[in-house]
Formats: sequence, C-alpha cells, structure tokens
Amino acid sequence: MSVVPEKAKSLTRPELFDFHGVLMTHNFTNNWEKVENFQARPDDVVIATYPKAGTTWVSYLLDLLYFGKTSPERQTSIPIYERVPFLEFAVASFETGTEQADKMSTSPRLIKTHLPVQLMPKSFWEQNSRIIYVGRNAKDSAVSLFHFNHMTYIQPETGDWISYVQNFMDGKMVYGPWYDHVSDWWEKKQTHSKIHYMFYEDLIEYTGREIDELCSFLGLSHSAEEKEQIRAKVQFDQMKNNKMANYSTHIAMDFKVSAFMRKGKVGDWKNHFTVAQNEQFDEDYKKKMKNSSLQFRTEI
Ligand code: PPS
Repeated sequence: MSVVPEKAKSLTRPELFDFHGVLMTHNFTNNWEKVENFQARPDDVVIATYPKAGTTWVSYLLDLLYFGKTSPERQTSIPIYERVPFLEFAVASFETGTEQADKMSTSPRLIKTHLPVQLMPKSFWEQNSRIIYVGRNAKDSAVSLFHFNHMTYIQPETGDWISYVQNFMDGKMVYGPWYDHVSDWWEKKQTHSKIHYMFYEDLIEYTGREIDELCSFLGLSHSAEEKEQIRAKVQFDQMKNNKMANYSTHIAMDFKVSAFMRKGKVGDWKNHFTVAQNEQFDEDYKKKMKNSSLQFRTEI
C-alpha cells in the first residue's frame, strides 16, 4: 500500500453525512465513481460485513484456503490489508481500494467491503461473483466498533460509551444502522444463491464445520489435514501474534489505544453494557428486528 506516513498522521477525523440514504464519511465515498463502476470478475470472492463482524478473520481464512499452499511467501511478507483490498477505502494519502484491486494479479481476487447491499457495485451481481457475508451480534459488534473508533482517526468522533450506544441504536454510524445492514443482506441472500451468510459466533464455536461449509460454497477441496492446519492458523491467539494478520503495521491505527485483535470473544458486551442499558437495547432491538427471521446469539 503506497502511503505518505506523516501526511496520513495529520489527517483529522471525518464527519458523517447522508450518502444515497446511508450515513457515510468521505473516507469511503471519495472514490465513489470508481467504486460504483468497479469491474468485477466472475471468480472474485467478496467478504462483506458490517464493521467488526470478523472481516479480517474470514479474509485470512480465505487467503489460506486459496493461496496458503501455492504462495507460502505471501504469509510472511504481505499484510492482510494488502492481500484483500478494501473496496471503498479512499483515505487521503493511501492507495484507494479500487487501485489496489485493479492491480491484483491473483485469481481469485479476494475483496473486502462494508457496503450495505443496496450500494454494492452492480458489476458484482452481473458477474455473479461469490459473496460471503459475515454477521456478528449487535452488542459485540457495538463494543468492538467502539474500541476501534477510538484507535483510528479514519473513523468519526465516537464520544463516551453512553452516547455511543444511543447513536448505535439510532443508526448514527458509518454504513448506517447495523439492523438494516444485517437484515438487508439476509433478505438478498434468500434470492441470490451466490451469497453465503455466516455468523461470527458459529465461527468461534464450530470453526471446523464453518470451514467445511465455506469450502463447499467455494467449490474447494482440501484434505482434512490441510483444513485442520488452516483452522489452527486462524485461531485468535495465532492471528493476534501474526504481524501479517493483526494490522500492527497499519499506520492509521494507534495500538496504544487498543489492539485491532482486541478480545475475539462472544459476550464481551457484558463487560460494557449496564443492566439498564442492556434492557433498553433489548427492547429497542425487538422492535427494529421484528420483521426479520435473522437470529443472532449474544452468548455461546
Ligand atoms: S474491520 O475493521 O471491520 O475489518 O474489523 P473486523 O476484522 O471485521 O473485526 C474485528 C473483530 O474481529 C475479531 N477477530 C477475531 N475473533 C476471533 N478469532 C479470530 N481469529 C479473530 N480475528 C479477528 C477482532 O478481535 C475484533 O473483535 P473484538 O471483539 O474487538 O476483539
């Protein structure tokens, strides 16, 4: 990734604004013409998530499934954010996501996005590219995003925990409300066979089974031994200590504030929500999700 470090460090936190009906910041819209007209390929594999749902985890898993055997040097020399371009990323002084994706020579290209389903570039649908959507329960997503927002200037001002949770419930977040994002992708999945919808909580509890299902969706055949080796490499502690997977080389993040691989758990929300806040959140959640058949687990 080409970057001018000193220039990047002097950037200020962005403001939220309405972008085609979704709250966004210029860090993800500055390059919109190129994003909207992005030329997808039939063999592209997209990892789509609301932020903090396990994007990096699944990105690394896919990278190992596709390239672990054929390009082992990749594992020790290229950070995950360069192996898997972030499509709409357009932060001043960094290479854009589309520039990164356009010059990729791998096949397939693995591409990450946080776009809500209605903003996906149409070429992905026309080319019938495979899309893996990862969902994570709202409370743990909110907690993870809260810590992340504090550790990177790419995100808007976040405020204290109390006002942040209110904003989360009100959908005043980059990429809009969590509730719409997970539900709209879920709806799309019902009619589009090239979307594989998975859950962070299942990946934690049944990693082996989830890898099997991913392989079957992607048409990949790996031996049980290979899959077991990959399963071991994507464990939280392994990734946390892996400089090529833990973002520690990314200059937009301040690891003194928080680690990118922070806890990697289901249920850390219990260490953040007060009893009253939790009751209010649950009440509000029921209303917002009443028309969706989606079920998340907040503990395992
Ligand atoms: S981002 O910035 O949206 O791309 O972040 P994303 O990668 O989606 O999410 C980061 C959270 O995923 C956790 N994570 C993992 N959990 C369990 N096992 C593994 N291997 C793993 N890798 C990443 C990471 O720790 C962040 O969650 P929190 O709760 O903050 O720890």
